[in-house]
Amino acid sequence: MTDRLAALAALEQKILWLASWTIHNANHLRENADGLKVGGHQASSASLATIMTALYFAVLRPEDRVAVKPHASPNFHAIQYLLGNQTREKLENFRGFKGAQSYPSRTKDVDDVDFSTGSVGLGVAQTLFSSLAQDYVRAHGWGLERPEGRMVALIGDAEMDEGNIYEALIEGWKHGLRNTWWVVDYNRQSLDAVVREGLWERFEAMFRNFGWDVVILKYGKLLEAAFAEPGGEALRRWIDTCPNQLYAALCYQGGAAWRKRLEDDIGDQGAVTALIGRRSDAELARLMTNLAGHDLPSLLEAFEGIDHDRPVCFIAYTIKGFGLPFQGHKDNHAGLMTPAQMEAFRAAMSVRPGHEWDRFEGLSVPAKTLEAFLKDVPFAARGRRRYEGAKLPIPDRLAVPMQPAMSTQQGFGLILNEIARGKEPFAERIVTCSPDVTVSTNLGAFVNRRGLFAREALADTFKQERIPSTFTWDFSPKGQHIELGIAEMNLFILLSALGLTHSIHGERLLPVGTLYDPFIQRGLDALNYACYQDARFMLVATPSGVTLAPEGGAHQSIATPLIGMAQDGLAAFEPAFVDELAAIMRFGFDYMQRDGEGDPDEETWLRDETGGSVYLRLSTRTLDQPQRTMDEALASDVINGAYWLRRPGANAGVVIAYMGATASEAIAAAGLLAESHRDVGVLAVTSSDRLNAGWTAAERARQRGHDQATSHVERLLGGLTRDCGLVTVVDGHPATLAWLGAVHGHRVKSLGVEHFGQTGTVGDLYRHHGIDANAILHAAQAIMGARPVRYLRALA
Ligand SMILES: Cc1ncc(C[n+]2csc(CCOP(=O)(O)OP(=O)(O)O)c2C)c(N)n1
Ligand SMILES: [Mg+2]
Repeated sequence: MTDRLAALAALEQKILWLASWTIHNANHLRENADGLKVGGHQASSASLATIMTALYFAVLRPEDRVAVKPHASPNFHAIQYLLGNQTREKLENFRGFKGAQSYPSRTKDVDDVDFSTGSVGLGVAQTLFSSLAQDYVRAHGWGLERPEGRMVALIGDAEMDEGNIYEALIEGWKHGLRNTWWVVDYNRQSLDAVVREGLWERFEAMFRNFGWDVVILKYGKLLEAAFAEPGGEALRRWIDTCPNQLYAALCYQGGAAWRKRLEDDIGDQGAVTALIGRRSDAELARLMTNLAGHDLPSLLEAFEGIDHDRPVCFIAYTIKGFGLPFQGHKDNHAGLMTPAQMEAFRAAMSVRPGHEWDRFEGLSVPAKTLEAFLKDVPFAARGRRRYEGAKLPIPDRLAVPMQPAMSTQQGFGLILNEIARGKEPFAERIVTCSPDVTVSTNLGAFVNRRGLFAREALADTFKQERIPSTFTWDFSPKGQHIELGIAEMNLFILLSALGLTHSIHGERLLPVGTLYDPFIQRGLDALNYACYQDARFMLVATPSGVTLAPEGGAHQSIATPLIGMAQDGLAAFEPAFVDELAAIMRFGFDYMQRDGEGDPDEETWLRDETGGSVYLRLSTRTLDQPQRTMDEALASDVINGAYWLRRPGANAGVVIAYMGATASEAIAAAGLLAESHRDVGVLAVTSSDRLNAGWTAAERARQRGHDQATSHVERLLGGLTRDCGLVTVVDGHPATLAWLGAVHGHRVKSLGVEHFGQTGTVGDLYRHHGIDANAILHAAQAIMGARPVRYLRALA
């Protein structure tokens, strides 16, 4: 064995030990019904120990980025511990509060995790889109001083069931994917089950179909050598036809069981009998479990043999729980070694009690040699691998050509068009993308000016043929729009990749993604994933609600305002007017770039220095625009979530609070009410999300001793008398604004939409769902009790 192989083999052993010990030692595992600790995924982690050894200690370069299968997190932490990037304290606190995370986390772990994983399938697609993002950045001439990296995913074989992987595969093919490696940990076991026979053949055919190189890593060097012995062919035939279940069971049972089974099946064939007979039980078990995914020489040969930048899928045969007492057992997913098994394992690993965390304890290669080897590991040669892209200044004001009546969706297109026309440096860094709804979400003007991105230029045939069209679709490496197919999952994972280029590729982009609002729900887990990784983007969802009336059906969204409020890492806005939108977008482009750590703002109690992503819920409804100047005070209120469109008088009996396109109804109702009731107030809510977050944050601050902490919404509603009622209205779920009553204990009637699917005009549907001016009047009447309201019509 070469020195390099010997060192790698020793490190592999150490990873297996450290990962198993980390899990065994953790105090945060579930207990099953029998009171035994389970969880921690020792088997799942062990399955990848050899592959990760080969990659991290030999093959990977600092510029490469990896998404590690969630349950291999203990291996990852062990590797980083050996490289000096993870602390013993955090490993001892694995799965504990602020300890090493159960699944690798970019934001919560300290050891240089490239891509978070946890919800299976998403990390896989993230590597593909990160590679496209890398191509985008480099094609624009940025970051060329740094070497191109490979984006690598380590994937569970059952993880390959996730549909988003296939959606990504199609998109990757369209965009000429490069520099992407997917390594499938083909242990033929999932959580509950053993996988179907022959699955690898389907994978192979499919990946080849999409232009990938496919490398099947089936047999290790020991088995290959045995196949070359007399009788070896019969042995190979036996393994090739051995069902997955039986193979797994024999791995679990060990040498004697292998011998009995092989002798029963092929033992009367002379040469092969001798081949088996020459080996002890232990040697036979080692031979029969020598799959390529556990064979360092085979892995190194395969990884180091790739001499092109086309995407590669490695299907690596492995054994779940390899090297551990429950290897191959179908129940091993959440299995944990018993204390007795752990003691036996400790003895086998030559680890003395009290020396469990010693980096080189029990290894046959001298510590000094390993120390020197680790110092030279290429992957770790440049230290921490995170970058910080420079922050781009955003102008104080975004221009918007106002028209007397317009919709927020139209305004969005116009604002982006002005940005595209201008010469501000931040405009260069905007990259838009959309899942086949570029034109219908009003991105068209921006795309016309800034072009579509492709690594190779392609002119618009319609333009060349002089066929009149509103849109010019020229593709070039300098284009600033990435056109996607319809799959929304891909939009969010692309946003996740584009929104991390400052950290992953050292160059900041300002991604803007558009889609129809209801289809957020199609990609919701990917959106959540993007936010969890702290990717930064602006999501523009339009049209929304039942306001797109005649389209009806599944195009109407109800839950999205609540998603906007509940989604961590995403500041949600729903402006009614275009001047508000301009202020919000200006704030958004800045907010996307913040990464401060400071205390909350003492005005709003929002933690704005940390920044985040932005979600704009827009509408196609044309509204009369207010004639006003968006001064600093108003802009700040808009960004903080609300302002008085009509300030209530001292004795207001009712305040109408609206969000988004229902502004016209609120304004109309207030006008009618005013004839019989003085002092009616109208509260324009631009972000129920930020308004609510500031309120709860201020309450927390008070509990921590900041007695004077007051949030924006508390100040706004603070002047109302106790018996003033609130009527809230939104084209979305009524719960979005219903909480306003709890701020100072005012009674509330909250109007909104609870059912969807009916077509009609806006008037029909607002009446039907009870969010029109008349419904607001009814609610106001109900809340004010005896004082009759004029102009009331029967409810629809
Ligand atoms: C989206 C999602 N669904 C379900 C789970 C729960 N889960 C975690 S791992 C797993 C199966 C693991 O099988 P495989 O991918 O083959 O990995 P192995 O443990 O065999 O290495 C499941 C169902 C999850 N983490 N994410
Ligand atoms: Mg598996």
